[in-house]
Amino acid sequence: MSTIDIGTKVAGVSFRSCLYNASGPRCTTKEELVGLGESHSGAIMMKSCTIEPREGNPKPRYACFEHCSIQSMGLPNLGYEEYLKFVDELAEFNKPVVASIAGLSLNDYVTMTKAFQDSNVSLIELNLSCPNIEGKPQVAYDIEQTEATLSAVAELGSIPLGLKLPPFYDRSFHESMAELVLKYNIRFLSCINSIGNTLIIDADKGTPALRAKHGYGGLSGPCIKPIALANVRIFHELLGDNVSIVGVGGVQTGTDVYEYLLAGASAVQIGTMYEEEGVGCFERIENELGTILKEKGYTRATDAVGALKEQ
Ligand code: RRO
Repeated sequence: MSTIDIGTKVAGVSFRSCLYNASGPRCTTKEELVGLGESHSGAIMMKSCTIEPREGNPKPRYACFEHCSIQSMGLPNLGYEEYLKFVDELAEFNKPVVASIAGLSLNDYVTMTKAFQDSNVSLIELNLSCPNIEGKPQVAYDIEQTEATLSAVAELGSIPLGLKLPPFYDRSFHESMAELVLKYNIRFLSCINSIGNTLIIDADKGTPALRAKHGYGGLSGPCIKPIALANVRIFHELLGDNVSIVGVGGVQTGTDVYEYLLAGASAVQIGTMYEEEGVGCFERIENELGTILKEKGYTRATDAVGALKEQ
């Protein structure tokens, strides 16, 4: 056991561990969420939900390779009312329960935010970046639609709101988003969602790896880490300590987590690695993080947040 404190706070909420699951893999059913409660995950993050239950896109809809995974899940979930029923039981694990909301319209965001504001969840993540729904562009790439959504949900309750953002590649987008974050009192950002509309081709079969959306899907895993790290660092620079940044993308080891902390993340979510390794990844990576923090002379993970030096 390491003597290093790997706890953190996200939007003022305490986490025993700064590592938890990303919304997506293995967090859709009650059994999976209970499994996260029993695991070393620092929180229980739920699969993004919609108003109605959804089966999701046709299979195959997930494929994993050495340096990346690609999926087009299409928001399979039980519907928000079912998740509301689980919240009290999940809260008994004494770790934060985080709702993830993916509206298919502005009204959906309002309905679901209201409902979770009236529940025992600790945080609410508004997913503004699902890339896999045919005919539904990613909200966060449209600054006006983002503002309309935030203004409609900002004052529906006191549970802190955060945004799951897609990757941005130009600082002007980070700056516009940061302005809205401050204007609407958004308390945390999860950066980044998968890189949308990518294509992997199976040369043997002469087809895309995935069936849905003509094979276009969200790219995740180690190959997206440099993009995610840059998004974390830029938002941390723009927003300082007032808004917690949560890093997501390609975390496989304790060293990856350390890099996210240096870039300015207060916590880190694990997606592809959790899908591939199961709940054991949280304890393994937690131990690896303890080791590297100790090697670097830290006693607390939070002391490494934003500690990246210039070359
Ligand atoms: O379910 C999905 O297809 C999905 C979602 Br909601 C998301 O936010 N990001 C992603 O890569 N897949």
